[in-house]
Amino acid sequence: MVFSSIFLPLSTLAIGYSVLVKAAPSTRGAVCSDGTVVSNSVCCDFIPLAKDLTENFFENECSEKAHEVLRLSFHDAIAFSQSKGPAAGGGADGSMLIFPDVEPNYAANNGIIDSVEDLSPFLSSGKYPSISAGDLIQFGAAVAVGLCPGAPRLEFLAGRPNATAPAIDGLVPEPQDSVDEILARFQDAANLDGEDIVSLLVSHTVARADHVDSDIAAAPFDSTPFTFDSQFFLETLLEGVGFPNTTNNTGEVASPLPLGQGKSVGEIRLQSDLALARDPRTACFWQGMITYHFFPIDEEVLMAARFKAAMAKMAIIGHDAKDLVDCSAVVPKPVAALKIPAMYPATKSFRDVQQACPSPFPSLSTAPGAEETIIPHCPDNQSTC
Ligand code: HEM
Ligand SMILES: [Ca+2]
Repeated sequence: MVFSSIFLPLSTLAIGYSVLVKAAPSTRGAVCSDGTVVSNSVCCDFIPLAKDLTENFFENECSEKAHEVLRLSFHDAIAFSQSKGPAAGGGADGSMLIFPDVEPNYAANNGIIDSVEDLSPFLSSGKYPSISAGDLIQFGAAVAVGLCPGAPRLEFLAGRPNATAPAIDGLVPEPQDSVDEILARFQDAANLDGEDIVSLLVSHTVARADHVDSDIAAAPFDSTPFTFDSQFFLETLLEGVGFPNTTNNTGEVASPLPLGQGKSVGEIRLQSDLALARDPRTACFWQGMITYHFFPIDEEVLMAARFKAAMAKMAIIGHDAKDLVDCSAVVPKPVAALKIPAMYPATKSFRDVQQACPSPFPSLSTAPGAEETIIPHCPDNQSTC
């Protein structure tokens, strides 16, 4: 922002200039070999890592791998407790990677071992000796999210010391938890409130479950699991009509689009997402996410901006921002947004909405088609993935 202010019209220059002058004494600026201007030369080490992750690991897509690393960034960070003290967990400290035999075995972390095993080689390869486990996870999530159309460019601060112990069990929320329990957990972790939680749950727009119903893989939370859009907030408010597979799984409730076809599994709904969408404390903020507000700058799309702000808080749980270095300049620019407003899936309309917020519901159109939507298994309409 500070650097881009140089290119703003004259009227805004005065503000931009004062920011520059104020920031100057504490900033040891540097220019990386590719020309990126950073606040500190340690940031430059993340540039080859971003390229490596993007091309070789995420394969330039908002892929399953990208989704998994985003989930990992949450499960590492949230394992911190103000009431229990630092021995309970170090927050975003990379403990998942440093003690892969401990936290990944907790029930709430079911499936997280995939991303732990996938990221570990980036630590052990020796190619990135200056990058800590906690930094790798949070930076990995920023790179991952940027591959999902519509996502913001996340902030990234570097310098998390490596974890010295794994976190205790019981700090990661589960889908069967009540809203009271979820609110209390985020509060205890880092004073995060209901609005922060809903803002973080934007992540479920690019998410699929493998373990809620263990007999089906990649059951999506919305009809567009490869697009960072607001469909998730709309679809979680539609009446549940069925299950993509069996009906008695812990933490699962009926979804509005349960139909599947082969590998294209029907939508799955978490009990916690249903409850947060309807609870009087969070319902209006949830409903407010549905309407996209397009501004000339993609980053200012309301939902994406809220996600960015909440992710900035989550990514430094257990640390003090003062001890970290702002390396946001090395986070790759996100792929372009599709700019498609939220839409009722085919056959659905306002009649199916279980509105829980008294404010007027946004007026939305319905996608064409006479049959219930089948959600494709692969990104970009590829036939295999
Ligand atoms: C109330 C809090 C939350 C609960 C109860 C919750 C629960 C879950 C569950 C049960 C899954 C499915 C895992 C599986 O079966 O494979 C999941 C997936 C996911 N979650 Fe959450 N979650 C919460 C918050 C968050 C937050 C804050 C983030 C990130 C900022 C996040 C990111 C993801 C992602 C990206 C996936 C998809 C992973 C994949 O597709 O492989 N979740 N979540
Ligand atoms: Ca989506």
